Amino acid sequence: MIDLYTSPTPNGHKASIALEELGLPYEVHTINLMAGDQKKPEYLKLNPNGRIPTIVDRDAGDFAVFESGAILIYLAEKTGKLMPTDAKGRSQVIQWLMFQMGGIGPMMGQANVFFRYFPEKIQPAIDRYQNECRRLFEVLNGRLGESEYLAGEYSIADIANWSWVRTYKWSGVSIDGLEHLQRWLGALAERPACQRGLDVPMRMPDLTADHKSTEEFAKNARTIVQR
Ligand SMILES: N[C@@H](CCC(=O)N[C@@H](CS)C(=O)NCC(=O)O)C(=O)O
Repeated sequence: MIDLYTSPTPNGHKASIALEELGLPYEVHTINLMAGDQKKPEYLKLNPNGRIPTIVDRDAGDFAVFESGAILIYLAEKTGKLMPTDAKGRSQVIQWLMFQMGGIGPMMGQANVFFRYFPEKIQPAIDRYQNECRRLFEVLNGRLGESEYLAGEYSIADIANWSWVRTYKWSGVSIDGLEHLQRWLGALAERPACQRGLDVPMRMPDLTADHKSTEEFAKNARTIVQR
Protein backbone atom coordinates (compact mmCIF):
# COMPACT_ATOMS: atom_id res chain seq x y z
CA MET A 1 0.00 0.00 0.00
CA ILE A 2 1.21 3.47 -0.94
CA ASP A 3 0.20 6.70 0.80
CA LEU A 4 -0.22 9.57 -1.67
CA TYR A 5 -0.16 13.14 -0.36
CA THR A 6 -1.55 15.32 -3.10
CA SER A 7 -3.70 18.16 -4.46
CA PRO A 8 -5.54 18.54 -7.80
CA THR A 9 -2.60 20.10 -9.69
CA PRO A 10 -0.38 18.92 -12.60
CA ASN A 11 2.40 17.66 -10.33
CA GLY A 12 -0.14 15.82 -8.18
CA HIS A 13 -1.79 14.28 -11.24
CA LYS A 14 1.52 12.84 -12.39
CA ALA A 15 1.62 10.62 -9.30
CA SER A 16 -2.07 9.66 -9.25
CA ILE A 17 -2.11 8.82 -12.98
CA ALA A 18 1.01 6.63 -12.60
CA LEU A 19 -0.53 4.82 -9.62
CA GLU A 20 -3.71 4.24 -11.64
CA GLU A 21 -1.80 3.03 -14.71
CA LEU A 22 0.22 0.62 -12.57
CA GLY A 23 -2.82 -0.63 -10.64
CA LEU A 24 -1.06 -0.15 -7.31
CA PRO A 25 -3.28 0.15 -4.24
CA TYR A 26 -2.96 3.60 -2.65
CA GLU A 27 -4.54 5.77 -0.01
CA VAL A 28 -5.07 9.44 -0.79
CA HIS A 29 -4.29 12.17 1.76
CA THR A 30 -5.51 15.54 0.52
CA ILE A 31 -3.11 18.41 1.10
CA ASN A 32 -4.95 21.74 1.17
CA LEU A 33 -2.43 24.12 -0.43
CA MET A 34 -4.52 27.22 0.34
CA ALA A 35 -4.55 26.27 4.04
CA GLY A 36 -0.77 25.69 4.00
CA ASP A 37 -0.88 21.96 4.88
CA GLN A 38 2.30 21.52 2.78
CA LYS A 39 4.31 23.66 5.21
CA LYS A 40 3.28 21.84 8.41
CA PRO A 41 6.17 20.24 10.35
CA GLU A 42 4.80 16.69 10.07
CA TYR A 43 4.52 17.03 6.28
CA LEU A 44 7.97 18.62 5.95
CA LYS A 45 9.41 15.44 7.51
CA LEU A 46 8.20 13.60 4.38
CA ASN A 47 8.86 16.39 1.87
CA PRO A 48 11.48 18.95 2.97
CA ASN A 49 10.50 21.13 -0.03
CA GLY A 50 7.00 21.69 1.38
CA ARG A 51 5.20 20.94 -1.88
CA ILE A 52 3.06 18.18 -3.33
CA PRO A 53 3.15 15.33 -4.29
CA THR A 54 4.78 12.89 -1.86
CA ILE A 55 4.40 9.14 -1.59
CA VAL A 56 5.17 6.82 1.31
CA ASP A 57 5.69 3.16 0.45
CA ARG A 58 4.42 1.21 3.45
CA ASP A 59 5.76 -2.06 2.00
CA ALA A 60 9.29 -0.63 1.92
CA GLY A 61 9.57 0.36 5.57
CA ASP A 62 7.54 3.58 5.12
CA PHE A 63 10.02 4.88 2.57
CA ALA A 64 9.09 8.46 1.60
CA VAL A 65 9.70 9.86 -1.91
CA PHE A 66 9.30 13.55 -2.83
CA GLU A 67 9.74 15.32 -6.22
CA SER A 68 7.22 14.10 -8.77
CA GLY A 69 9.85 12.95 -11.27
CA ALA A 70 11.57 10.85 -8.62
CA ILE A 71 8.18 9.42 -7.62
CA LEU A 72 7.50 8.34 -11.22
CA ILE A 73 10.91 6.64 -11.50
CA TYR A 74 10.43 4.93 -8.12
CA LEU A 75 7.02 3.56 -9.11
CA ALA A 76 8.23 2.44 -12.55
CA GLU A 77 11.24 0.65 -11.07
CA LYS A 78 9.18 -0.88 -8.26
CA THR A 79 6.81 -2.49 -10.77
CA GLY A 80 9.05 -2.92 -13.83
CA LYS A 81 6.44 -1.07 -15.92
CA LEU A 82 6.17 2.26 -17.80
CA MET A 83 9.97 2.45 -18.28
CA PRO A 84 12.23 -0.05 -20.05
CA THR A 85 15.12 -1.58 -18.09
CA ASP A 86 17.75 -1.55 -20.86
CA ALA A 87 20.18 1.39 -20.59
CA LYS A 88 19.16 3.17 -23.80
CA GLY A 89 15.42 2.69 -23.40
CA ARG A 90 15.60 3.83 -19.77
CA SER A 91 17.71 6.85 -20.76
CA GLN A 92 15.17 7.91 -23.41
CA VAL A 93 12.39 7.92 -20.83
CA ILE A 94 14.52 9.85 -18.36
CA GLN A 95 15.52 12.41 -21.02
CA TRP A 96 11.87 13.28 -21.74
CA LEU A 97 11.03 13.15 -18.04
CA MET A 98 13.84 15.63 -17.31
CA PHE A 99 12.59 17.79 -20.18
CA GLN A 100 9.33 18.08 -18.27
CA MET A 101 10.92 18.52 -14.84
CA GLY A 102 13.43 21.15 -15.97
CA GLY A 103 11.43 22.80 -18.77
CA ILE A 104 7.69 22.30 -19.20
CA GLY A 105 6.86 22.29 -15.46
CA PRO A 106 8.90 25.32 -14.34
CA MET A 107 8.07 27.39 -17.45
CA MET A 108 4.32 26.68 -17.37
CA GLY A 109 4.41 27.25 -13.61
CA GLN A 110 5.98 30.68 -14.06
CA ALA A 111 3.67 31.50 -16.99
CA ASN A 112 0.77 30.80 -14.62
CA VAL A 113 2.27 33.00 -11.91
CA PHE A 114 2.80 36.01 -14.17
CA PHE A 115 -0.25 35.54 -16.42
CA ARG A 116 -2.77 34.55 -13.74
CA TYR A 117 -1.66 35.19 -10.17
CA PHE A 118 0.68 38.18 -9.94
CA PRO A 119 -1.22 41.34 -8.99
CA GLU A 120 0.87 43.47 -11.40
CA LYS A 121 0.79 42.68 -15.12
CA ILE A 122 4.47 42.59 -16.11
CA GLN A 123 4.10 42.04 -19.84
CA PRO A 124 7.77 41.20 -20.63
CA ALA A 125 7.71 38.45 -17.97
CA ILE A 126 4.40 37.09 -19.26
CA ASP A 127 5.75 37.08 -22.83
CA ARG A 128 9.03 35.49 -21.80
CA TYR A 129 7.40 32.50 -20.05
CA GLN A 130 4.60 32.03 -22.57
CA ASN A 131 7.02 32.16 -25.51
CA GLU A 132 9.32 29.66 -23.81
CA CYS A 133 6.34 27.33 -23.20
CA ARG A 134 5.36 27.56 -26.85
CA ARG A 135 8.95 26.79 -27.87
CA LEU A 136 8.96 23.72 -25.60
CA PHE A 137 5.57 22.63 -27.02
CA GLU A 138 7.13 22.82 -30.49
CA VAL A 139 9.96 20.54 -29.32
CA LEU A 140 7.37 18.02 -28.08
CA ASN A 141 5.44 18.36 -31.34
CA GLY A 142 8.57 17.60 -33.34
CA ARG A 143 9.28 14.49 -31.29
CA LEU A 144 5.67 13.32 -31.49
CA GLY A 145 5.82 13.70 -35.27
CA GLU A 146 8.39 10.93 -35.39
CA SER A 147 7.22 8.74 -32.48
CA GLU A 148 3.77 7.80 -31.19
CA TYR A 149 4.88 8.44 -27.61
CA LEU A 150 7.77 10.53 -26.30
CA ALA A 151 10.15 7.68 -25.55
CA GLY A 152 8.83 5.15 -28.06
CA GLU A 153 6.44 3.11 -25.91
CA TYR A 154 3.95 4.80 -23.56
CA SER A 155 5.89 5.66 -20.39
CA ILE A 156 6.16 7.84 -17.30
CA ALA A 157 7.61 10.54 -19.61
CA ASP A 158 4.22 10.83 -21.34
CA ILE A 159 2.41 10.95 -18.01
CA ALA A 160 4.69 13.73 -16.73
CA ASN A 161 4.48 15.94 -19.80
CA TRP A 162 0.78 15.34 -20.46
CA SER A 163 -0.24 16.29 -16.90
CA TRP A 164 1.18 19.76 -17.54
CA VAL A 165 0.61 20.34 -21.27
CA ARG A 166 -3.12 19.56 -21.01
CA THR A 167 -3.42 22.76 -18.90
CA TYR A 168 -2.05 24.98 -21.73
CA LYS A 169 -5.12 27.25 -21.70
CA TRP A 170 -4.55 28.15 -18.06
CA SER A 171 -0.99 29.22 -18.96
CA GLY A 172 -2.36 31.21 -21.93
CA VAL A 173 -0.23 29.29 -24.44
CA SER A 174 -1.56 28.22 -27.84
CA ILE A 175 -1.24 24.73 -29.29
CA ASP A 176 -2.54 25.87 -32.69
CA GLY A 177 -0.76 24.22 -35.59
CA LEU A 178 0.90 21.60 -33.35
CA GLU A 179 -0.94 18.65 -34.86
CA HIS A 180 1.20 15.87 -33.37
CA LEU A 181 0.97 17.37 -29.90
CA GLN A 182 -2.80 17.64 -30.30
CA ARG A 183 -3.02 13.99 -31.41
CA TRP A 184 -1.04 12.88 -28.34
CA LEU A 185 -3.06 15.10 -25.95
CA GLY A 186 -6.24 13.47 -27.25
CA ALA A 187 -4.83 9.94 -27.10
CA LEU A 188 -3.81 10.22 -23.44
CA ALA A 189 -7.11 11.89 -22.53
CA GLU A 190 -8.84 8.71 -23.70
CA ARG A 191 -6.85 6.47 -21.37
CA PRO A 192 -9.09 5.40 -18.46
CA ALA A 193 -6.16 5.59 -16.01
CA CYS A 194 -5.45 9.20 -17.02
CA GLN A 195 -9.09 10.07 -16.42
CA ARG A 196 -9.15 8.31 -13.03
CA GLY A 197 -5.90 10.02 -12.05
CA LEU A 198 -7.44 13.42 -12.74
CA ASP A 199 -10.18 12.63 -10.20
CA VAL A 200 -7.56 12.53 -7.40
CA PRO A 201 -8.03 13.97 -4.85
CA MET A 202 -11.06 15.61 -6.54
CA ARG A 203 -11.86 16.66 -10.11
CA MET A 204 -11.18 20.31 -10.92
CA PRO A 205 -13.58 22.10 -13.27
CA ASP A 206 -12.20 23.72 -16.45
CA LEU A 207 -11.09 26.97 -14.85
CA THR A 208 -10.87 28.76 -18.18
CA ALA A 209 -14.54 28.00 -18.99
CA ASP A 210 -16.12 30.85 -17.05
CA HIS A 211 -14.77 34.13 -15.86
CA LYS A 212 -16.02 33.78 -12.26
CA SER A 213 -14.21 30.50 -11.52
CA THR A 214 -11.07 31.82 -13.24
CA GLU A 215 -11.02 34.87 -10.98
CA GLU A 216 -11.88 32.91 -7.83
CA PHE A 217 -9.13 30.33 -8.38
CA ALA A 218 -6.53 32.95 -9.32
CA LYS A 219 -7.38 34.91 -6.16
CA ASN A 220 -6.82 31.87 -3.95
CA ALA A 221 -3.65 30.79 -5.77
CA ARG A 222 -2.27 34.31 -5.38
CA THR A 223 -2.11 33.73 -1.62
CA ILE A 224 0.26 30.76 -2.19
CA VAL A 225 2.66 32.52 -4.58
CA GLN A 226 2.83 35.54 -2.27
CA ARG A 227 3.64 33.52 0.85
N1 LIG B 1 9.57 20.01 -8.38
C1 LIG B 1 8.44 19.69 -7.56
C2 LIG B 1 7.41 20.80 -7.67
C3 LIG B 1 6.21 20.54 -6.82
C4 LIG B 1 5.27 21.75 -6.81
O1 LIG B 1 5.62 22.86 -7.18
N2 LIG B 1 4.02 21.51 -6.34
C5 LIG B 1 3.07 22.59 -6.23
C6 LIG B 1 1.73 22.18 -6.78
S1 LIG B 1 1.80 21.78 -8.50
C7 LIG B 1 2.91 22.94 -4.75
O2 LIG B 1 2.94 22.08 -3.91
N3 LIG B 1 2.72 24.23 -4.44
C8 LIG B 1 2.49 24.67 -3.10
C9 LIG B 1 3.41 25.76 -2.64
O3 LIG B 1 4.14 26.33 -3.47
O4 LIG B 1 3.39 26.07 -1.44
C10 LIG B 1 7.84 18.35 -8.03
O5 LIG B 1 7.89 18.09 -9.24
O6 LIG B 1 7.34 17.57 -7.19
